[in-house]
Amino acid sequence: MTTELTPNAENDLPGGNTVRVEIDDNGIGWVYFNRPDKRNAMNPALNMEMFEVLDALEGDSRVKVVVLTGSGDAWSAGMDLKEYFRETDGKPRWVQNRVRRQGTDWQHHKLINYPKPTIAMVNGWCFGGAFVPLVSCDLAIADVDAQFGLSEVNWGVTPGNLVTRALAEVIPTRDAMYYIMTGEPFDGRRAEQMRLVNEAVPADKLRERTIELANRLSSLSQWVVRGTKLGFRHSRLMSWEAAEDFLYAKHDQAILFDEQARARGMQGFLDDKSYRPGLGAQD
Ligand code: ACO
Ligand code: V55
Repeated sequence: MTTELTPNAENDLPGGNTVRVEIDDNGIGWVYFNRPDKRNAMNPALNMEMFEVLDALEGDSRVKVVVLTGSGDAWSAGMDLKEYFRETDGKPRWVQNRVRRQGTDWQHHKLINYPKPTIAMVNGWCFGGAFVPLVSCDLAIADVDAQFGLSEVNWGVTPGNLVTRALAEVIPTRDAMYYIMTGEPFDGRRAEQMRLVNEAVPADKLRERTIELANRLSSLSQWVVRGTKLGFRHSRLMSWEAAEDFLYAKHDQAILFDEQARARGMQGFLDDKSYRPGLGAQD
């Protein structure tokens, strides 16, 4: 028996003005930062819409993998200096706090706990606040020529929100300190070198490589992939004892909700001798 991870297919596409969604036949939910004229800078409206979109795709059985990318020539130019900062400066403290929280709600909390695999496809500019959703996606593929930067110091602020914490999670201290303190931009190739992204590929291969990776993930048991990613994310913060218990709970949960995956896996190798698990999954 297999328990559906997400049984409720939504027929209407979520999204509105600042976020665009497409669901393709491969089970990829393409989510676009969609303010190309503003280089996809994140304003409060986009932050709220992103939360709703990700929430809807989480419960949409057509979607196996989410790809987060940008419309036009930017991934995201970070927080919107006008609408996110200047125009909320004069508002009451509680409004400012809510605006901040609505940012992290999706940029970190939603993505980091997301039950389906997520891939950041960095097609262009990626600055400041955009590093939070970048790091919170499970995997990242960038255009070699995409430009990245921790530009906060360049306009007179320290990196806010979870930017620095996110950076420390994935790249070495020397590189992190260098780029947050100098504000110097770097390209996709450099991002790959310091493991901010998995791979940097030429622009004309970006979509193809992302689809290939997404297809690989969606061909596997969703419960197994879910348990694997959440197991990694959460267990690294635990004691070894707690991690052992939690990781076995994830392991057994995947067997409970998708018992065929494991049974077929053993049968194909041990009985039918139809594939070698060391070299790839069975068809
Ligand atoms: N906030 C608000 N508006 C922005 C942002 C932003 N982060 N980024 C771009 N825009 C707007 C511009 O104001 C401009 O608007 P307008 O057409 O109404 O005048 C439009 O997008 C196009 O911007 P240009 O600068 O003309 O585009 P260009 O392609 O030449 O440069 C680049 C792109 C390099 C991304 C540049 O726009 C830029 O430096 N943006 C700011 C990047 C940044 O430092 N972001 C903040 C990081 S810190 C943080 O997130 C907290
Ligand atoms: C930044 C990002 C924020 C924020 C304040 O440094 C500063 C960037 C992602 O949200 O609220």
